[in-house]
Amino acid sequence: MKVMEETISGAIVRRFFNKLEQNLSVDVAIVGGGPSGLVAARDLALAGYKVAIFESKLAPGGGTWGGGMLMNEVVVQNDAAEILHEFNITTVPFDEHYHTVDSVEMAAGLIFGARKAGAVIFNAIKVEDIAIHEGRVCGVVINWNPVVRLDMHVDPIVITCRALIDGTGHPSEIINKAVHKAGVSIDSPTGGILGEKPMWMEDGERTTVENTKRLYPGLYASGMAANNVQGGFRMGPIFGGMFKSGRKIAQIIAKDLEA
Ligand code: 48H
Repeated sequence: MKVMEETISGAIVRRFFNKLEQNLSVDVAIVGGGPSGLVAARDLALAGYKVAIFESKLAPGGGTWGGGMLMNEVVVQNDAAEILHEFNITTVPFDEHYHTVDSVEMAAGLIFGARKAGAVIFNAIKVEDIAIHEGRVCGVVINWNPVVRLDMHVDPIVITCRALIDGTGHPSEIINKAVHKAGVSIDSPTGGILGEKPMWMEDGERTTVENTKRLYPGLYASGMAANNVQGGFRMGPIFGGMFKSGRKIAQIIAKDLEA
């Protein structure tokens, strides 16, 4: 007869490593569990693709939790509120154009929605590099984030994918690797990263969606990462552009993977 401790530890170890093994190769790897990545994850999982999110923090959700200046409410436009309703997240009409949303409900709802649609979320795992073979991005190089933060000299492992979304937000970490480490030219006016511009809510919201695209074979960007690459303005605590960006990149990838 096993002692309870053995059963509990065994359950966690077997189930986790089974989950990891089942996801060593995925259709779509998403780096960053922010709002754009979570919407993309749900849409792609609902479309039947095998999707894994790698999030370096313990809690996915990215910049959604803190609202504006830690006041935990955010704003969304009418058409973006419809996307939140698909996640069963409550929005409260503010005027004829905008709704407010409790940012904690929004973060929790987006995470739950992506997961329930079938996307697998690996938290506390940092994507520290990419795999790129013969002109195509084909994998993410991962390590435990505490290992990276403690600067331990430990080699990573690789998850292969058919499509990779940089959903890392403002720093566009993955595109940085592609441009500065792999030396590839991406689909931007200079072939490189233009860098985010200061605050202009209306323009930033619009261009975030316009800037969402495939940047290189196998490599895509969503949300603030897409904006950083193409030199878009920031927009503060309004999130419609992030959701629409996630939805747009999911549609682009679904089309590319079908072809
Ligand atoms: C694993 C990583 C890595 C890595 C980063 O910033 P996010 O919330 O992402 P978006 O683009 O979906 O949403 C942006 C939004 O939250 C925001 O910041 C807005 C609207 N700002 C406007 C303004 O004016 O400031 O989430 C990115 C996630 C985070 O959870 C990171 O921890 C994670 O990506 N991440 N995960 N490996 N290398 N780098």
